[in-house]
This record gives sequence, C-alpha cells and structure tokens, in this order.
Amino acid sequence: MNIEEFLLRNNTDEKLSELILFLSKQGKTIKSGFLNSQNKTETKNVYGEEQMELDKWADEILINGLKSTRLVRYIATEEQSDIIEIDNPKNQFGIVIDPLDGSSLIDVNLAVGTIIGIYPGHVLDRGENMIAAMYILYGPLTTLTLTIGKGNGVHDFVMNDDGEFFLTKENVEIPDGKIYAPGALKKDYLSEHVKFIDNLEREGYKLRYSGSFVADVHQILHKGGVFTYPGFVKKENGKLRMLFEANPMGKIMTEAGGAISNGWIDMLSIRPHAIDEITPVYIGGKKEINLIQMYMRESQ
Ligand code: AFP
Repeated sequence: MNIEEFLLRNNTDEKLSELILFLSKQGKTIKSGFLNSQNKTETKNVYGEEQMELDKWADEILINGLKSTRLVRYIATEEQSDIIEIDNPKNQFGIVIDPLDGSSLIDVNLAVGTIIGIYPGHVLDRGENMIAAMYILYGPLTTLTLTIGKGNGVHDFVMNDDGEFFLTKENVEIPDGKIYAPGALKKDYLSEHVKFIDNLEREGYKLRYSGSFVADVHQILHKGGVFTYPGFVKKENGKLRMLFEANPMGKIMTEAGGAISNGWIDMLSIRPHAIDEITPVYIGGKKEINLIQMYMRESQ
C-alpha cells in the first residue's frame, strides 16, 4: 500500500493528507541533492551555479514548495531565524522543519534525515498538540516514519525508485532493549546524568551513537533503549532544538509507546517561548525515562 492509500484508508483529514503527500514527495528531491553534491567543484555545482550547503539547499526546497502550494500558514525551520507566514494560505497549519538533521555527517556518507512536525495553528505550541509528525531517513534505504493524531500509531514506509513511499511496518512499538546513545562530553556530565549513565552501563546497555539524532532515535525506536543529549556544565539546556528536533521525534516516540523528557517532565507538555529554544533531551523507553526523572527528583 502506498502512502496515499494509507492516508485514505485511515480517514486522514483531506488537507493534512495533501500536506503529508507533498512533504513525502520532497524526499526524492532532497535525496538527489546528495548525489549532485558529490559532483561539486570548488563552490560551483554541476549546473555552474554557486553550490549551497545541502542543509540550506534542502531548506529552500521545502520552504519554496510550501510557499507555492500554500498548504500551511506558518513555517519555522532550523535554518531560519524567524517564523515565515504565508499570504492567503489554504490551511491554518503550522509546520516545524529540520531540513537535514545530522548534516555534518553527509561528507562521510552516514545516515541523515528530515524531521517535520505539524500543528493545527501557530508553531509555538506544546508538542502534545501536534496533529502529525514524521521523519525521512536517508540511509541505505530512504524511509519515512509517520504518526497522525493521537493514538493512531507510528508507521514505517520505504521509498521505491520512483520516489514513492510504501508501507513496510504498521503500528511500530518501541521494544524493551539495551541500547544507549549518549550525547555531550563525559567530562561535562552533571551528577544526576552520571548516575543515570552508570546505571545503564551496569545493566549492560550497549553504546550506539552516530551524531545524527534522527538516525540514532530511529534505531532506539526499533530496538529499544534511550537516546540522550543532556544539559551539561556551562550548557544546562544542552544542545538540541526543542521545536525542530526534540518535539517531533518525541511525538513519534510517545505514540510508539515510549516517552520524551527534559530530565524532569514530559517534554511534550512544555510550551516553547521561542523557535530557537534548546533543551536537554531524554527520549526512548518509558523505563529509561522514568529512571532519569527519578534521579532528577532525588537531587532536589
Ligand atoms: P548537525 O545537523 O549540525 O550535524 O547537528 C546534529 C545534531 O543536532 C543532532 O542530530 C545530533 O544528535 C547532535 O547534533 C550531535 O552533536 P555532537 O556532535 O555534539 O555529538
């Protein structure tokens, strides 16, 4: 079943379906950019144009497409400092996008991804109010992982040669598993985080960290465990962006039976104040998220 048939079968709102289909089609275009960027000579691309960094290029593809289709009212992306508002939009949706997460890994051919969250209106909203979230992962295969609404599950698709996505796994649920993906430098860990990591290591968790949030969380979603980019010495709010990275991936993890926390509380219950807000992130199985929240509470 292709993604269009899937959306239809699940009685997805027509406007939301149109937006999700549009976004899924950008996967093929963005993927083609990886190939073209291999051909670059100095700063010119194969067409003799100035070569842009791929994350900026992907950002333009998505923003220009959304502007011309007018499928959303608000656009916020990791590459833009302000929210873009579309004139005369067809829908009132707000969209948050990390066009190419993990882009520093492109030159070594590791997996990177596009992360997207969709809100009913303005984007400075609690993650729990998202009406859909998805990511496209560009690895050996190009896959799309999607959740729509509340309680409708998480579903995996794979792209074929024509750029069309087909359902491969319905109702993905995070299993019990012992993988941990720890960001930040160990020497800068805060004491509660040290206890958390020590506990995981004592329990025999295996370290798996690539430097691409979307790829690392995809692994945790399918194999179990926890990804963390904590707050650390002199950067108590950590590194990851709440709107573009944490919340959409957290929405997907939560709908798959897992959880996301800033170490203290459910991240999706927090209202962001600015689009560039950063936050400590713990995302994965409920057991691991409860554990860090217990250590944080004990430290009070
Ligand atoms: P880039 O998109 O600049 O590569 O950043 C990726 C990222 O935001 C996230 O995907 C990774 O989990 C994290 O940064 C990696 O950070 P470290 O390099 O500090 O491990």
